Amino acid sequence: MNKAVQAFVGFGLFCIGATQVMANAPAGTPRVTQELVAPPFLPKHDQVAKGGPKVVAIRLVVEEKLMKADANASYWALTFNGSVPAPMIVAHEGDWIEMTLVNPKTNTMAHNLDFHAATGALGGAELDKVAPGEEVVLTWKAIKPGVFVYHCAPGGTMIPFHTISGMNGAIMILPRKGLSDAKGKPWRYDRAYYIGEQDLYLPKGKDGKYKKYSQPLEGMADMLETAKGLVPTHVVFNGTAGALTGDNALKAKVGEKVLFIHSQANRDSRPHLIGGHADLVWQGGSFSDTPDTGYETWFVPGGSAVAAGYQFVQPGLYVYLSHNLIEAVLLGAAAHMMVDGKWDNNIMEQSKKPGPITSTASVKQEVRNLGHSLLDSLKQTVDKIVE
Ligand SMILES: [Cu+2]
Repeated sequence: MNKAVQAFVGFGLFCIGATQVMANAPAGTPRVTQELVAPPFLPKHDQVAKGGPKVVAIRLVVEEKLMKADANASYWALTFNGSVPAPMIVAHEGDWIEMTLVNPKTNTMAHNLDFHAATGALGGAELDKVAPGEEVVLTWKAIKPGVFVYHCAPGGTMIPFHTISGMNGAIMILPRKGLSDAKGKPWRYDRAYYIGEQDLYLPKGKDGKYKKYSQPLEGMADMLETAKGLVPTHVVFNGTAGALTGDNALKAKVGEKVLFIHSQANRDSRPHLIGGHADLVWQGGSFSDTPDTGYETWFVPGGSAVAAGYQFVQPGLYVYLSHNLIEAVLLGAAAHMMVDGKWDNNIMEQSKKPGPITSTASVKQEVRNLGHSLLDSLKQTVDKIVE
């Protein structure tokens, strides 16, 4: 009896999915289980693929839970594995992703998953919808390298409702040889962070306070009405304003190369690292293309993830934000980055501490400038009289 049949006999209906896996990945394809972790971290992975293509098995469990948007507002987050955004998945081009999607019966709604990285059947959404109390297995081949969004898309108004309630994440499909820089040379990161940006549209009552609901569906009509105005009440990283600041700041050391993956499932964003840059930007998240170099701010079109690489050369506090500063400062789209290392005065120095103005040279220059502008206007007046 072959393994697929053994599995079928041994585990009943659940293993129909496993039988299908055996069918679409060639016999003998190695199968590895990837332990997913909560963002901003990535699961353990190889940057350069070892051996041939494999089946990467992941498990996503739907959890509908109350989360804080900030100190004054909470929302019913619809999540995969309990986090907003959902966990980053990492595989290589040519691998198969075998996803088990579980919707425990304690939940209130049907959920599914549209992988932008996958090809066919609405990104899998047509094949992986599960009601509370059900689970499903979907297997697809990663034929496009890059970083991509995945999100819940159960149909109709449920699509925006689930997506703006946090039900989205990202997957990175690395080229088998790993990433390359703009000159085609191998570019290996020392750390990688996943920043999931979430726009929230939380309804307020007549008293001006955010409304509270006993379960997600109760607030759906209000939330969609608020969302139709296209003005979010919150734009946050990792589900909550301040989730990646202070003690939760991202960390790195001078000299390290850091890969930032930024996803926005619903609207545009413009990541910027205050005090740093993006050495490399893979536009649109595509690893099929040569990365652009030297960006101050880069662009994430709504419904996509984008990767950017930077090698830190100076220590201290950096702020990673969406450079719509209203969204960053007033709505929550900001993270801190603490970098350890030795300060390089050659790159930046406070040449003089702030203090009273003492320089007479600057006053003299201002008088000179004033004299020049008076002479100019006098000359123009004389010219007009002569004409
Ligand atoms: Cu959903």
